[in-house]
Amino acid sequence: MGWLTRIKDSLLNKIKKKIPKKDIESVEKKRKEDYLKKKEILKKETIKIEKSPSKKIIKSDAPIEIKKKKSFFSLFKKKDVSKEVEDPEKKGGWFQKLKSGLFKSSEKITQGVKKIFVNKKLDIETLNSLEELLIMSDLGPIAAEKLTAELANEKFDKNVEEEEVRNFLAKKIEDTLIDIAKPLTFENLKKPYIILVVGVNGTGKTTTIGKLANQYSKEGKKIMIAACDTFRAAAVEQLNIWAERSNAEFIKGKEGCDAAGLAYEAVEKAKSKKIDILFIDTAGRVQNKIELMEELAKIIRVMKKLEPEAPHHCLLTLDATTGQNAINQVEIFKEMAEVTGLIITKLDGSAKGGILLSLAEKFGLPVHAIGVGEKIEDLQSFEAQEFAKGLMGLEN
Ligand SMILES: Nc1nc2c(ncn2[C@@H]2O[C@H](COP(=O)(O)OP(=O)(O)OP(=O)(O)O)[C@@H](O)[C@H]2O)c(=O)[nH]1
Ligand SMILES: [Mg+2]
Repeated sequence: MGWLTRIKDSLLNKIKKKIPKKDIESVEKKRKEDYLKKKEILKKETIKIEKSPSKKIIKSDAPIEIKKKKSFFSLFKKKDVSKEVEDPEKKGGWFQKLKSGLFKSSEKITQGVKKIFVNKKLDIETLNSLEELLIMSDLGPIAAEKLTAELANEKFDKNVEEEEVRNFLAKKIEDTLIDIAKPLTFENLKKPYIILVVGVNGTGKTTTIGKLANQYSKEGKKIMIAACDTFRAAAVEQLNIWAERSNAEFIKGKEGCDAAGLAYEAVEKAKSKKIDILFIDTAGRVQNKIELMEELAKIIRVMKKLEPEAPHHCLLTLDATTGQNAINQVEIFKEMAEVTGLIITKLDGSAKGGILLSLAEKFGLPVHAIGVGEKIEDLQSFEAQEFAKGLMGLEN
């Protein structure tokens, strides 16, 4: 990416020559101060280890309504977008659903870009403001610098419309994400296909398993779910409800039993019952709890005794609302569990949808799906173009 930075720098140098030295110094001083402030915020977020958010145990088959959205949306939109959230099929399909899910993120970026580009030329000031906005939207410093440099390269010193900027960014974001947007694939020969789901407390492991199980069950696949989060009875009960909803077989052990032993038993049963996909739910673990992380390694070791290639997928769920902390989580879990792909959850509750760009730049791990709500159908396959447009508040 060095050449992009060089293009940007050379353009900035050209313009600097036209500006009195004193002005440059004061602009640069302010820029430096702002950067230090932003850096400090990012650092704090990275250090913060997300504690388990309040959990909801689903008690009935009724989908959970996201009532809070109604009042939040109505602050910004004249039309009643909350209806779209409740019934995407009737109100413009799944892209509208994705757009609604990404509303908080796209609103932050759209409003920011609108503010920056009011009858303005693309100059140093607008470029810096845009770069800061992108960093604050969790795209990460690398992607933010790259995008602004590319914009500078094409449009420097020209008048630009805010929508033009959003279209430009959407295209570049799509180009970055296209390689990591990969749906889960299954080789027919493997039965059962074993999917281990791991992640920090409350990131959406159990909910995601429920949503995935439902999708694949509807496709006619035989599903089994193993409750290897054996610490809490409530966790087992929550998973059992998801299994019933998706017509999946369910396997659980006694409360507090050995999670690895249960995983072994689940693989054995899934084999004998000719199950297509076996999901293994695991207890949430904070990255710094060594014994819990070791337990995860043990689950994998034990499963390999029966099925050397297990797990065929190891999915890490990341809560988008945690922003840059997600980077930390990937680093740790990758070491302990050979993560093969990511599921980004809670994009509907986050203004930090840009985290996907940070993750793509840093790890290049496939993103198989995104969670945009709590309901069973609120898991969407991750499509680069739709996501980029949704993030920039554009129509598909
Ligand atoms: N808004 C929203 N909420 C979600 C999403 N995914 C999960 N949740 C909610 O997040 C909370 C935690 O989800 P769980 O599936 O229990 O998370 P977990 O990782 O299994 O949690 P532990 O087992 O405690 O580690 C629940 O209230 C879910 O309904 C999503 O995409 N959007
Ligand atoms: Mg769970």
